[in-house]
Amino acid sequence: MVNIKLNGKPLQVKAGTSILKAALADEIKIPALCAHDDLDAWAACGLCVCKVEGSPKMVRACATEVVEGQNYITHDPELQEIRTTVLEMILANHPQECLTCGRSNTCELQSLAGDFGIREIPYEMDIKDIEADKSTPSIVLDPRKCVSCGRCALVCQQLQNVWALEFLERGHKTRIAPAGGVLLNESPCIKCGQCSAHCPVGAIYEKDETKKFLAAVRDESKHVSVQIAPAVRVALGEAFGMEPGTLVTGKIYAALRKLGADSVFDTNFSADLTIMEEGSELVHRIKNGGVLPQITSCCPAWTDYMEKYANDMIPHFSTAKSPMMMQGVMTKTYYADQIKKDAKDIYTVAIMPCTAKKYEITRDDNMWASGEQDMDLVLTTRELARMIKAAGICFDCLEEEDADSPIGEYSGAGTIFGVTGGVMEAAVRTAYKLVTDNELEDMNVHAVRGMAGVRKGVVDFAGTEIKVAVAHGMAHVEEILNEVREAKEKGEEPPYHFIEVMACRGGCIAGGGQPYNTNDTVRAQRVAGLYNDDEKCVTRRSHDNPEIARIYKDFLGAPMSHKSHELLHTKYQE
Ligand code: HC1
Ligand code: SF4
Repeated sequence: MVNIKLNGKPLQVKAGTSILKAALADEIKIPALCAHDDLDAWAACGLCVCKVEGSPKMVRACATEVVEGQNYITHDPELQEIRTTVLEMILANHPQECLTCGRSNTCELQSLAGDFGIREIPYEMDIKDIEADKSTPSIVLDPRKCVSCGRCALVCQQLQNVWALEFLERGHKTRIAPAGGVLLNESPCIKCGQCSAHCPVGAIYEKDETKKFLAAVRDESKHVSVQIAPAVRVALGEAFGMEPGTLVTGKIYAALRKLGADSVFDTNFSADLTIMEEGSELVHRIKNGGVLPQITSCCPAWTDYMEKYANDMIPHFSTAKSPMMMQGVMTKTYYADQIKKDAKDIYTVAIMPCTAKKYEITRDDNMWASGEQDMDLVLTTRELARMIKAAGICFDCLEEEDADSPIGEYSGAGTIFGVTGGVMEAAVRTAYKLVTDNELEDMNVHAVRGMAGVRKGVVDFAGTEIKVAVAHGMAHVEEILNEVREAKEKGEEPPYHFIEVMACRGGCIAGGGQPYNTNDTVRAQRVAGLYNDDEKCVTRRSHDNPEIARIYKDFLGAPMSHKSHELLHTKYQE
């Protein structure tokens, strides 16, 4: 531990702590636009300057580690003046479009300008004259609003190892853009949206498609059917002042009906369906000498990455569609039959924690299995929050409701899909039954839980060892893929039977479309929320979900049946 003083007050902090974090531990907030808990400090914005007593030099609090015995001045009139000047200079290069900006009310620059009482900008305004990049279905990059904090590039490089973004030009013209100045859809971008979740202003944001939803619910010829993803239920409450991890499933169903949805389903149901298919596929591969390891394919940023950078892994990909896509096709076939509607008269909407899901529905791989486009629209958690607010719905006051039947009930296995390791755990719970014909005694598969970027484990299937690995945050994936490649090259047994990959750190609970200010503390709260949901569920295994049993009996036949293959499976571009 190190003994320091903050503004004269003694404090003990861990060695290696930055001044910024030491101050936060003492409830002192030093302003910063570039610093973020997920990222290495790199002192770009200059707002966090502090004084060290006895030294003529000022230091950047984000990038300076505390030193034994020093007294740091974090706030005084001179520092306030310097920070005000820095802010005014940033604002002189920033469009004054707060009223129409996607980040209005959540913008970190707007809130600092408010806190510092900036009423006019004493410098000549100089706004970049560059058009917004709307080339992907997922995110919009508006370079005019970029404050050059660099968070997006660091996220893309450090957390995701994608390197789609870099700094272009110099001086006050500096801006973030895809390398080489190409459009995002021509760049290596995998649409994960982590840049949008970390951008402090409105320079990168999810493509807002709420108007499409509002038009659909006004169209009386359409039956609007909405599903909600596992991770949305433990994060949406944050937009209404609730603690991260607060489970608001029943309120979301109620809010969606108030917004005009004709039926409300749950992606957790189809996560159970995915497990039936993907678990059966795994068992089939193991028993019949198929390609191993099998790798999960429900994360669309990961499938995009794999097609671009890990094409050799395509035979390993599970052919089971993602739960979202399965829900879409089941809604436009099985459910359409039940309500006697034509698939073309049903409009399917998914509320997702993810911007890449907007891209997934535009993919060209069996996404029209119902004869129509299976999923019509994807909105992120942030977009849903805005629609609820705009509709004047008191989210807090809503009575909890249930999902519609027959494709709305879910097991605990379905809900943990939203957490890194959750798809694996859900698959193990069902594959164990398929392999041994017995039930797994302890349903909490601790070997695959936790937040380490890569986790490896062995699960005992009554004497048969099933080797598994989990990776989250794209920067961790290559480690596991390389093990698979090396074993292949040496002609050795595959190192794993099953691998789960999720593009975002923590899994979908920290997807690129989730409420802002996500860090590891928030991640842990959302993870706990989903594990609590799992524990509370009446059934905790996908194969115990009665609605799953019914859909196979009445409609699909059996997992991996001809009909399942037609509707629920896909292939990837080799
Ligand atoms: Fe996910 Fe999935 S878990 S991909 O992270 O397999 O987005 O929540 O909906 O489809 O179920 C996201 C979450 C989500 C799918 C499921
Ligand atoms: Fe990088 Fe993801 Fe942003 Fe694309 S969406 S630029 S991959 S962080």
